[in-house]
Amino acid sequence: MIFLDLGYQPLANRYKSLTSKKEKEIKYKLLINFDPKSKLVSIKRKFSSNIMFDNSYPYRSSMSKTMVENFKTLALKIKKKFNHKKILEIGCNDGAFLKHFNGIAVGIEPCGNIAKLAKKKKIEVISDYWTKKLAKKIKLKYGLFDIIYSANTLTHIKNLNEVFKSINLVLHQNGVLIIEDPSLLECIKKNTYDQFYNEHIYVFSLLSLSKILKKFNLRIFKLDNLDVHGGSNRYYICRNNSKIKTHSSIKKNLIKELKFSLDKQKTYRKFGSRVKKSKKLLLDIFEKLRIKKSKVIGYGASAKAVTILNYCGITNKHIEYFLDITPEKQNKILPGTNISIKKYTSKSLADIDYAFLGAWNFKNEIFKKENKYLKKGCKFITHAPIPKIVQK
Ligand code: JHZ
Repeated sequence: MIFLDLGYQPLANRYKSLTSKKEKEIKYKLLINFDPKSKLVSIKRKFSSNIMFDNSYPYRSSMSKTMVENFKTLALKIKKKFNHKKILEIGCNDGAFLKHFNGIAVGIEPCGNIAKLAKKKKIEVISDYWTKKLAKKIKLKYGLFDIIYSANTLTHIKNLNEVFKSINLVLHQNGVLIIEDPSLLECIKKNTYDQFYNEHIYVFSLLSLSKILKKFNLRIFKLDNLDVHGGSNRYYICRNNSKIKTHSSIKKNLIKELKFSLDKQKTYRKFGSRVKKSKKLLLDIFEKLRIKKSKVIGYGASAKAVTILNYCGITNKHIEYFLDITPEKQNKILPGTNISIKKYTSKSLADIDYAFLGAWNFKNEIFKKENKYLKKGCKFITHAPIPKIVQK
């Protein structure tokens, strides 16, 4: 059942250059589907990995303190809790997690430019897509792994059968697979429709992921609810016949999802209408500020912001430019828009009236950093859970 139409969208991480404005952009219709049988939420048009992830990928995990801290805390936890010998990370990005490990720690990162950053941290990185062919090669070279970790990656690969078959090839019989991704429940609750874009092919819930894993004789034995990326779930997974006991967090989260009717079509239909209202409210805010001639910019040129700007029809009439700390995004144009991205400096907010939170998921980190300007009267605009102007 298609429950949301986010209109024609560009590929989210394809920032255009400022100079060649004639660059051709792929546009596709972003439709979101709920499958009542599998309970899986996915986008209808599923792009292959090689179209989205290449040698000019602009996203770096280490750009926020929150994520750096998140990966460090997990690394310490793994070292303490699991007596592991070998660890594999699928989608290691710039090595923010793996840099905490010595010994056999291998990262898979298909984006060559980002893999290079991880290699600079002395991490062993294979720059390739996660496929069965690669899993077989890895098994030959390293044998089996007792920990496999993957954050914000497996949901980006369209063929989930191949994803989990490949994992089964390299996961030790007593091994643990840890997956971390935005939680569907939090996305629906907080109205964060911007979690949907070409890279987020699937948004998992405990309900849907458990069903998928069953087919591969895998079982979720524990779940941590995390604050990162607007509310994420960290799933701990073992083989079905493992001696590991299922933790109480599984029942707790299952009840939470069912109480919220995450298994029912009506929940998604209602979400679809809330998103339409959200678009109107956000545009109203921008229109009022445009008429008032306020100085409005964007803060954090995230992939998620691309969905919002293109869905709501926000242009450089509403947002003069975006600020971002990522070198790969600076002096570029946000996909599908005419809004440019400037380099962030600690004085960037000096003359700004309003900043739209493209990186709303890092609100706490950003508010801490910009406390001085908040006190001086600079305000932020956020779209979730309802579009509003915020100062706290
Ligand atoms: P952020 C990406 O999504 C893509 P995005 C991907 N599909 C995914 O799943 C998630 O990451 C994990 C900037 N920023 O992390 C940095 C500042 O400028 O929400 C980023 O460009 N100043 C793999 O792009 C952007 O904001 C700051 O102080 O939606 C945030 O992007 C901070 C904290 C961030 O992910």
